[in-house]
Amino acid sequence: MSSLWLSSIQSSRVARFEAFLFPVVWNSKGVRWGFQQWKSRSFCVLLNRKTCQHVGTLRTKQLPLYCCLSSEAVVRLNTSELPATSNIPPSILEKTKEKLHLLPNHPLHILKTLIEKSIEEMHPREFSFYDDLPQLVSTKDCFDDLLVELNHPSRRYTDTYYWDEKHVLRTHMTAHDTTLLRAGKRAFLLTGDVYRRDSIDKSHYPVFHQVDAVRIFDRNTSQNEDKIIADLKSTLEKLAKNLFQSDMEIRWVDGEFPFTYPSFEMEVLWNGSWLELLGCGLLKRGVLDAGQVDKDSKGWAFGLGLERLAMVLFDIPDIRLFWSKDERFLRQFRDGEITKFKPYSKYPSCYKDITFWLSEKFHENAFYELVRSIAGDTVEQVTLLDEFHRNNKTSHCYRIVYRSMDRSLTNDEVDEIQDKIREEVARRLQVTLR
Ligand code: FA5
Ligand code: MG
Repeated sequence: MSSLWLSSIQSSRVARFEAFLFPVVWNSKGVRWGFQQWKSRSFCVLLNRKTCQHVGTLRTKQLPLYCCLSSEAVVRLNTSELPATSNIPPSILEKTKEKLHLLPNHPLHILKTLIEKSIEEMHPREFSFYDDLPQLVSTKDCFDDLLVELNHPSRRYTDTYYWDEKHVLRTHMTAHDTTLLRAGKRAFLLTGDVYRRDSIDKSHYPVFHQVDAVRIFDRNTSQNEDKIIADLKSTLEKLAKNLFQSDMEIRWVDGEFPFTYPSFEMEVLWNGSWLELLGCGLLKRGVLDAGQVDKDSKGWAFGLGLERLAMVLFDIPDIRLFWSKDERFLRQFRDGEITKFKPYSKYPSCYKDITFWLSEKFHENAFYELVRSIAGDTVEQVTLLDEFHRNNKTSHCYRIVYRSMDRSLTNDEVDEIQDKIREEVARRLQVTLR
């Protein structure tokens, strides 16, 4: 990195940022000059404010976009300490580094690439593709701009990972839509990891991946909403056809999202039951306004879950497998190909129960997360076995099923984890163990 560039950054007057991601300081005059110099070098560097040490590099492809992202949040995730009020456990913070959708030959990467290819074939040279946008977004990006009401469940601390009061780990990829619209983009497709505090089982994991897209139409087409809806549905039907490589039965059902109207969900018939693949609809005027899209234009948006799709297409039975480092899993897949997963022998499972009287502080998602933060990916499932009430008190009994995807767990090891969970649940959630 050139020392010229470094000194221009150091002397710039934007020191209130915890670190410098160049485009974040786009508005600062001195630094803007630096960007031009920099672009020709085609990489982008994160520096720690205090030490000016290099803490990360962004990929060239993403560079022009970052100058449009107003939030310093990008930088924080990479460089600063978690604020005391944050509810993000270290285990989740670690996951932000993995970016499974960028790993060659990983099922999520295979699907992402096939989806991008399909969209490009359907609408040549129209869409921009992004797959490395910052996971930490402002509550404005994630909720306000998308018309998510203040009392909507997705805003709760119990459901969402807050960095601080104004920043969250994105709960959906739609969080980037208005920023990109403001940057002048009119057709784009985004892939990335999203974060939700949730229960634990074979199909739920606090981190999963979504592909979101937006397409805005000019004023002539926008006069006819039916035409836009028809375009949305045919785009998605063709996409489904390309992915499933067969005449899958699909159906449209009405959906409900704060940011679209009308809204729809696409379901596919899979092994005899209907499975929800994605949500979509026409972007509401309020969202387009937040994106500074002119009054005469309208457009569609959709968001689909990659794991759900991958579990169906590749026959992957457990959502934790996507995070496995086991070669027996990773070796099975090749970029460009959808092939069926061949199960290898599972390691044995064991279970332990935990029973306690609830406290005011208790929330189920906090409990699941605490279990996950202590036991990591050795937990397969946590289920509420029993609930009963006595003298205005409520008791819960949970069964925790342990199984590693990668090795055999020893009894002592599981006992130790369970003891730790008991201890921490009592301490942090203030329940009374029984
Ligand atoms: C959304 O996240 C909306 N942002 C989607 C959208 C975008 C609608 C643009 C309209 C316009 P939802 O929470 O339903 O919606 O999630 C979208 C998809 O992500 C689901 O259809 C599902 O495939 C997947 N998904 C949701 N929750 C989970 C989960 N816990 N685990 C795995 N996949 C999930
Ligand atoms: Mg849904």
